[in-house]
Amino acid sequence: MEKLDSQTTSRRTFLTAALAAAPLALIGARGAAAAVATQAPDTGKGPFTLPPLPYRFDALEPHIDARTMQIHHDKHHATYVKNLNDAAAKTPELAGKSAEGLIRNLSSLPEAVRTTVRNNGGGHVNHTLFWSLMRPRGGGPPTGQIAAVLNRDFGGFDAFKTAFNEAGVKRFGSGWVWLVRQNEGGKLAIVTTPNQDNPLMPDVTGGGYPILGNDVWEHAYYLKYQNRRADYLKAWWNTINWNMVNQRLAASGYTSS
Ligand code: MN3
Repeated sequence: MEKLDSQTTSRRTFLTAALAAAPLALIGARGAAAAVATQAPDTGKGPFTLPPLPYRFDALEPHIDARTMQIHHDKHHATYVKNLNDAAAKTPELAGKSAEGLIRNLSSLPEAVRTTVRNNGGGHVNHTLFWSLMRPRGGGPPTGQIAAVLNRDFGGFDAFKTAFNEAGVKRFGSGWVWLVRQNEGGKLAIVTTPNQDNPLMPDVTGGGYPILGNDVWEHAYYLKYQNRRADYLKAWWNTINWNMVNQRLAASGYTSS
């Protein structure tokens, strides 16, 4: 009994202290989550900006949970933008260039800033593209030109999905899985990249124009799927914005003749 009383006293002391110091701590989980959501993402000062998520955090439920989307966009993506802004403040060579322009021409940058731009410029470009490739009530069978192309070049949507998901599962550690129109030969291919590398970077093996890409970093799925990357990869197809995929297929210059 003495032990219980002691715990109760400690708890009261803690609550009193918490109430005095931070009333928000006592308003409950829903209120706390809302309080977090209203904080503007920290992107530092500079020319690079975080595009707003084009739908609500919970718009891709149940395939991708709201909490993952919030942290992924407001924290992870925001940090890539902030790091890029911090680099721009110290490196005049980054001024007036888009993130995509920077990652396409990494070798033209001072060596001291190349890795920072590779990782954070890559992170910014990759995530901006990633959000646009998904939509509420997305997924389903592919529509438009991409449907015909997947049939012809990959033996159909199901075979393509299987190959894409297998590549994503096999990417060791953190990285991305892509459908690209390759620079060499102009063919469509599934490739994976480590870290925040993007197929537009000139030294990426099998690189080219990214038409579709999925983030296989653990931060993209761990809260809901834990270690089950394969389950996340399968569920992700329910979020695809096929209109955007078709726009990127056209922009890649690929012709199916
Ligand atoms: Mn990510």
